[in-house]
Amino acid sequence: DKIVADKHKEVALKKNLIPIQQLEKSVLFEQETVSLANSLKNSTTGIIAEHKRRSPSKAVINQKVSVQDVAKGYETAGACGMSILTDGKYFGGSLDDFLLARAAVNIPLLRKEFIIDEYQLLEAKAHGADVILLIAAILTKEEIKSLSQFAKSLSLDVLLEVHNQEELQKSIMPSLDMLGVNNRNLKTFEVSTEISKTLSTQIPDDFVKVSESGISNVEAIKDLQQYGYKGFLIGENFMKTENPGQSAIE
Ligand code: IGP
Repeated sequence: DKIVADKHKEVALKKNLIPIQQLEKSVLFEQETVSLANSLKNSTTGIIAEHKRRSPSKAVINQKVSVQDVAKGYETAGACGMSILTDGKYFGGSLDDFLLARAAVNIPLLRKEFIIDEYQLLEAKAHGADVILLIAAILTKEEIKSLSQFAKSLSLDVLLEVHNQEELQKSIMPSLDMLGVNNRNLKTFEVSTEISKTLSTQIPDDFVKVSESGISNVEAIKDLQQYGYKGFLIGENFMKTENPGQSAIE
């Protein structure tokens, strides 16, 4: 709730600083996007590797590596896509990080942000994003609908994140491409892949299923694949090492 309030303030400030017309004029805004959902469908591994410097649950993860090196490493390792935290206050990220990664690689890039306003979607597009995240825990059904439809109108893929059955039930709608189950409880920070397994049967087959957080070995991935998961969002396990790209190969 604190984060959502922060985001509303942040967006209000930015709207004054960088008007929508200016975002729409950026070169990247016109660039064609690449679908992460399609990449995941055609992949055998389905790794979405994340750049995350720090987090509320873990404090510092990695402040040393450069985002370009991480991006190139992930791409070379064969990641299907990359997720980049753009929140500064809680995760130490920025849209500048996003631009640096965009300049370094061609794989689909996900803007990892607490999206509460269409402005942030235009911003994502203007910085070369292919995919955006929507978090069911902080949005109403109507907000999920309008934000996802707006994202689709910008040719962005939509990954909708849930953590329980209630969030999943309110979220199922045709304007989403991927349904992500966050194994981390955002309130208690507890992590368990059991939640992905439990919710898997309730996700209709037309959505690409993604399991997020707390995945640290190949066995966990193989296990989740049995439950229909095609995508695996992995951050900390790679970022905590000196060479995140190399870790993604191993
Ligand atoms: C990655 P992990 O445990 O591999 O570092 O998790 C990713 O799932 C996590 O960073 C995340 C997240 C979020 C962060 C999932 N949903 C929403 C911020 C906001």
